[in-house]
Amino acid sequence: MELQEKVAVPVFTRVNREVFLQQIYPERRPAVLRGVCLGPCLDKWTVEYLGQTGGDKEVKIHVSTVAQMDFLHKNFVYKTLPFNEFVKRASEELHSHFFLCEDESYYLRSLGEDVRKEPADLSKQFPDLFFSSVFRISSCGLQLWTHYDVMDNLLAQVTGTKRVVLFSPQDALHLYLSGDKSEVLDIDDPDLEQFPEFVKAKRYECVLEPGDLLFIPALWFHNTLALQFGVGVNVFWRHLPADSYDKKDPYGNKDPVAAARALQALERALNTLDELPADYRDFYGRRMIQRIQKRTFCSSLPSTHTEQDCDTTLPSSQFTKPG
Ligand SMILES: O=C(O)CCC(=O)C(=O)O
Repeated sequence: MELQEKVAVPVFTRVNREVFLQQIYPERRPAVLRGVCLGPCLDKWTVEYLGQTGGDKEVKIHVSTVAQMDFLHKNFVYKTLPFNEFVKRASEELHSHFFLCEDESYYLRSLGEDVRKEPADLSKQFPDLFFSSVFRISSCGLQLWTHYDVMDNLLAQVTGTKRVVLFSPQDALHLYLSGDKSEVLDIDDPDLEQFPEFVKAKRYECVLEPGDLLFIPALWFHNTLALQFGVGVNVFWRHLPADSYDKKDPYGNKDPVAAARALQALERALNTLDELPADYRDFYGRRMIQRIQKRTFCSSLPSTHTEQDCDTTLPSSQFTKPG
């Protein structure tokens, strides 16, 4: 049986702004940045402190009877709780007050004031806590489905540990996508009869410790598993020209405008092919695939299927790489 290739995400220490921007960022590969000064939040953000400082402002959360959340089949419900009550519940294993069952799991991905239009911004919604973007607060064991975002992202793990598995955008065809999400929910024990191609996707993995930053380049798929109750903050930023992005995208996961238009045109082309019998659809479908491959696949992208993975162009004396 074919085995899935696994690689550790490289860990870099002593990274400052210049090193990140000049040497790590242009590689467009995930990287863990360890030991970057994140300030007093690392010690301060206890359940009590967050509860007191965040107060009883209402937040919309995901609640599930199982820890592995599945957006495609929606095995969770959205509920609203005061922020301090939510943090308390997410940090405990058994709850005296609950919605579905006493060991339910909680996840907060904070939102903007107008959830449909405005992106989350902690500097506005929780001004006393942090000047940044999205809260990620999860119960121990909570696993978030594999998805990509269209913006570059730094995920800061403030408290608790978290396993993150990533897949390259070049492995998109092996991930059984439905929109921006993978249908393969159980990435550790996938159903290979249903998803035989999944083993061809190379798995990049790291465990984030408190204080770690993970650079997740746009379009890289990621799946997170909270190994402990923990609080993270992530910051998305635009690196394409501003008008490339969908103006109404509070989550940072709507396809760029040109990609969305191309996908719509593809749907129209496929509907046109439906006018033909199956053998012609099959034939012209193959021709279209060939055309698309020839026109779009980029041979100059750094391959994610070579031995270079733990090899970086960075001066090795300055950095720590995984052993
Ligand atoms: O840390 C998490 O819970 C999810 C992180 C994530 O999906 C992201 O940073 O885009």
